[in-house]
Amino acid sequence: MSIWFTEELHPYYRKGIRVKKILADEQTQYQHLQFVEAEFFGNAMILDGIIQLTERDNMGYHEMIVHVPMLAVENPKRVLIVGGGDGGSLQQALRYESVEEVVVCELDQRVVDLSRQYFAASFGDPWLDTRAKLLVRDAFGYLEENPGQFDVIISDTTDPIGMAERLFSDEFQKLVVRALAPGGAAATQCEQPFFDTELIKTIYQSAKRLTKNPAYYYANIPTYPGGGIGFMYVSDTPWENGLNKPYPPGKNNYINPDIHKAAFALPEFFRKELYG
Ligand code: SPD
Repeated sequence: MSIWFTEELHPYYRKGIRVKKILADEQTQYQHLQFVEAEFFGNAMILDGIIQLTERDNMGYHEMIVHVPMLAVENPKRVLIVGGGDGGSLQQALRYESVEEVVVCELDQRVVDLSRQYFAASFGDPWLDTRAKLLVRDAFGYLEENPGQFDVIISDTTDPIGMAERLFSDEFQKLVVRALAPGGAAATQCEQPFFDTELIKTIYQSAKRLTKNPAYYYANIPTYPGGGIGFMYVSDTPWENGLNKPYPPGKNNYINPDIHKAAFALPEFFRKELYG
């Protein structure tokens, strides 16, 4: 079998991957969850018709969303991942020997279960690490209950559609910043400079009101719209504190010192939009 899976996140733009085999296809309590085996990209998870990750190119996403805030903070001990049930961010956060606990607040248990099955070759099974703690619940309430608790918070979410829309709100950012320990840092999935300029500006302005040193950075991921995705770094601690720090044990496939620095360089049209 060979079919094309075509994604249309934006009404004016489509992209496709060739699928060899459908591995799972179910409606969970929350969403349409699919796992496919794709040509070139390996196994991929698709939620409500949108590609979330593939084995071949997820490293740009997970290494950048995790290591940029983790390296900026001194000896991060407690980490919260909002979403992230696929385990990719968890795997990266657990590489740090200073980390004592990683809480993953994921709404959909099926995302965790099927990811353990279909991404085992890429992520191993990070859930077996005794420092990993899964909470199958909505992150809003958990953030409200835990002010000042986390050195690093990673918002590893889907796109701002349906129930995920509020994870891109001012209210959510306030809760994230409130849940950070002094000196802590957050990174949030923050979409695509060409397609989502206004959303990113709104999030940056909110981050700027809440913290001293927010900044936007970008990673190349061919299976996302426009070939990549950005992140908002949200903290009083400058992201530059993470430059020249040793990487945690284990292999990097995307981040290196040059990429870390260059990720914060923005194309001129977007730099002007965001920073004026
Ligand atoms: N447009 C797709 C954005 C997907 C972001 N979430 C990816 C989750 C990977 N852990």
